[in-house]
Amino acid sequence: TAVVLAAVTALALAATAWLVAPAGMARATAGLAAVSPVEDEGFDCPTSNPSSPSSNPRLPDPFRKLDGSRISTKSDWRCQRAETKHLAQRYVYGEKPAKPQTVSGTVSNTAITVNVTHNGRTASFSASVQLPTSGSAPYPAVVVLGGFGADTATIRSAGAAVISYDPLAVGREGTPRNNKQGAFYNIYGSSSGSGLLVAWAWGVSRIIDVIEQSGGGILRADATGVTGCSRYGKGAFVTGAFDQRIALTMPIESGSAGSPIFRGIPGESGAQPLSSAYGEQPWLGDAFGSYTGNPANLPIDTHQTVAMVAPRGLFIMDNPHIDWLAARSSSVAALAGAEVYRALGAGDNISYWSDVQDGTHCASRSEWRTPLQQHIQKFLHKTGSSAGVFRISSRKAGNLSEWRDWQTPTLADGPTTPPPTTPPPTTPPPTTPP
Ligand code: MCU
Repeated sequence: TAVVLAAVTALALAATAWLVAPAGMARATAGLAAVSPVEDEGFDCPTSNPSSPSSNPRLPDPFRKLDGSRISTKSDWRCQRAETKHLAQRYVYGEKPAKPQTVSGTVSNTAITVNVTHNGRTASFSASVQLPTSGSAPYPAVVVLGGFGADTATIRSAGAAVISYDPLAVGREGTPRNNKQGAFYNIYGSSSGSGLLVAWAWGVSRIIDVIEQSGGGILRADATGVTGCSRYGKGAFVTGAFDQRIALTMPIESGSAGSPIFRGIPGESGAQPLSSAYGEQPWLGDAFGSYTGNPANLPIDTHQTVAMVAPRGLFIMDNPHIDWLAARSSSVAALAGAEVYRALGAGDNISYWSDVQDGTHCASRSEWRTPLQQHIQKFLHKTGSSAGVFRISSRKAGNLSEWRDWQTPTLADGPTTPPPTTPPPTTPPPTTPP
């Protein structure tokens, strides 16, 4: 009976969490940024695959379901996002498995340790912590992927801790696709089709699991941001898209395989080609290999990865001085993704900024200091109310109307989706490659 009781209690706790913070859009319509208590709110939504492959040179309609109908209410977004996530995993990034069977670890003023066990396999990694230079515990925190390009001094002075996370410990670079290495692949296998970006994202999710379980004395689990520059900007983007507990996502100069629309890259002069981004490192999932020469055949594009972050805080930063970084295609992703934010009543929660002077890749930039502070204030301290801002450099300004043949619907407020009756599974249904 003790086991039964424990199970019943766990179910009751899960149900309570849902009641206290009901699913997505009810909160978005209240003007909030709708951080979820769970990594994947739509885990219970049905998913399917496109019936017949069809080519579309323009951006897929993010509001259209695979059954051909369009969503009509804000609460429909919960399962539309789940369908989007399914396609993003299947065609672009590879699967991000749900929380492993056991995650344990510690949080101190200087470090976070993570230990994972799943199906008899184990892996461990750690990250360092630097507390903020203002405020008092428990603190919000920003996970910084990689060791460069993020303005950690501004993050700390704005009252958020910096968690320095080395993604390469979780998904190593320099390996062939059939022999991937790092903590993620120790658990899920070196021949996993999931790319490094998903592996890195999985590592951040496990850090958040540990913060959640730590008792909340030092770091708050409901006020996590993520950032990184260049390849780690790609990682920050995917991390924020795939964990709805993340309140603020801030990719910097992410380039091909990051925020730029895949469909835009072949026509953007000097942009890193898709075949190069796919081949340089196994950042994207193996399945993307079928699409490097024909992104129009993808049933999805990165404006939908942007939309997966909605209605949570998103601040995309780009450098328009280096053609390789595909800032024009990135601006289109932001503009198109912002249409989903707008439809959800959260248009102020997305910002895009490429109007910067210094052409150096991953430079420290004075232009981003104030908006960075404002984003931390609004989405991590949850006190500020600054509006979203689009500052697109005229050097690399994309034109959304060239890229879409759909219009943004007015989504009715609709009924709040009833909370799921079972807690999220620890192991998701398998996604098979196309
Ligand atoms: C923009 O991110 C990458 C880019 O995709 C690569 O081609 C280049 O080698 O490195 C960039 C980067 O991560 O720079 C630090």
